[in-house]
Amino acid sequence: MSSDNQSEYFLKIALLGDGAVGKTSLRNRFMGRGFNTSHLMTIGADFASYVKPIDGKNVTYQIWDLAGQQTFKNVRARFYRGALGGLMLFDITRKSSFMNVTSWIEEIWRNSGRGPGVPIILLGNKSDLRDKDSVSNKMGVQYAEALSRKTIKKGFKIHYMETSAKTGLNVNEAFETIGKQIIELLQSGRLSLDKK
Ligand code: G3D
Ligand code: MG
Repeated sequence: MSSDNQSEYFLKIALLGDGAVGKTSLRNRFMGRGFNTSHLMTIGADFASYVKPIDGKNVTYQIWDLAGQQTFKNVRARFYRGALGGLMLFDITRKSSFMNVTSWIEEIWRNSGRGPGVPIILLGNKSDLRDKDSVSNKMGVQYAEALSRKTIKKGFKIHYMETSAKTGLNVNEAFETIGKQIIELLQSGRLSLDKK
């Protein structure tokens, strides 16, 4: 690229997960807006762009966010179309949000038009609130391993990380990991931009 401020990659990344698992908080934390306990619920679907270098290349993250409780069906097609990756969040203190992970992943794989070729990272958020009833790290790791059996043929594994939008734990790492994974898949031709 000739111009310094031009991005070499535009990565559309969808935030997935039940309402209140921390999607908007995670995005705000990544974008340097800190942790806000009083922000308004996201209305429908929206996206925010954020430029961050990965291995010396300018990468524009287009982070799509959805209000889980909204009239999801109406925005679904637009939300997933062209998504190159997903950050799949659940709340470690709420098992039901962990149980719903499968249906979210099926949603993105079905609606993005790329099947299990869309890389996803599984994130157990609110790790700062861990107690004895929480979804354990081991359960997260095992689930990611089970999912990886479906994606390994497409050339990638699904990673599991525990995050906290409150303390910032692993927030940058989560975005960097998915960014690197997508770029590797694009460079090797296993993920293409034209499939919508
Ligand atoms: P959503 O976008 O997935 O619907 P939000 O979720 O980002 O709106 O977060 C829902 C609530 O969880 C918010 O609390 C937010 O502050 C809180 N939250 C998000 N991430 C974390 C985290 O990592 N740790 C803790 N302790 N809380 C978190 P309120 O009270 O504003 O509803
Ligand atoms: Mg939200």
